[in-house]
Amino acid sequence: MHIYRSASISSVKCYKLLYEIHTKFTHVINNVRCPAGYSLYSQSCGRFCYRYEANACKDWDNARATCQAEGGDLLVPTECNYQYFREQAETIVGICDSEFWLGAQRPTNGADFITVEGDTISNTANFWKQGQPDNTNGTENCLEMRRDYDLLANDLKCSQLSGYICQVIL
Ligand SMILES: [Ca+2]
Repeated sequence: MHIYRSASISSVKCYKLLYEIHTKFTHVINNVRCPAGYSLYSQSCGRFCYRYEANACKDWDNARATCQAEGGDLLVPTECNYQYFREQAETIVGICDSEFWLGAQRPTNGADFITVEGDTISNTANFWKQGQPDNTNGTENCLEMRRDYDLLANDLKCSQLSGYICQVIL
């Protein structure tokens, strides 16, 4: 009985050790170390960490500053990755969850949206809600994902308080 019990404890310790080694190796091999609160995006169109914020509603500038303080930026939408984040957003509930800021702005006097990485977003990109961007009153210079618009993209006044999606490049 003593031998059995002793062997049993030893096996548990052994499995724990193996699990720790496996976990550490997995991190090293995949280089996956998302900051706390972030999830891993790993698809054909990229590999980075992201998080949704649906309870701290901020204007575009402050949302971006928050993401930057966490080592990243607002999520840059692409025709390739948008659908993934649109589907994820369906499950995100919070006090400001009707809209999420994304990482693109229309420069003053500019016609097209430019991402925080400097790339141009076509006004015919596949993630815009039909009829958007419409730049109502000439004041809608920030890009958002809008629940009212089936979580498709919309241009909106940058001073609007919204949720947001941060992205941290690995
Ligand atoms: Ca609009």
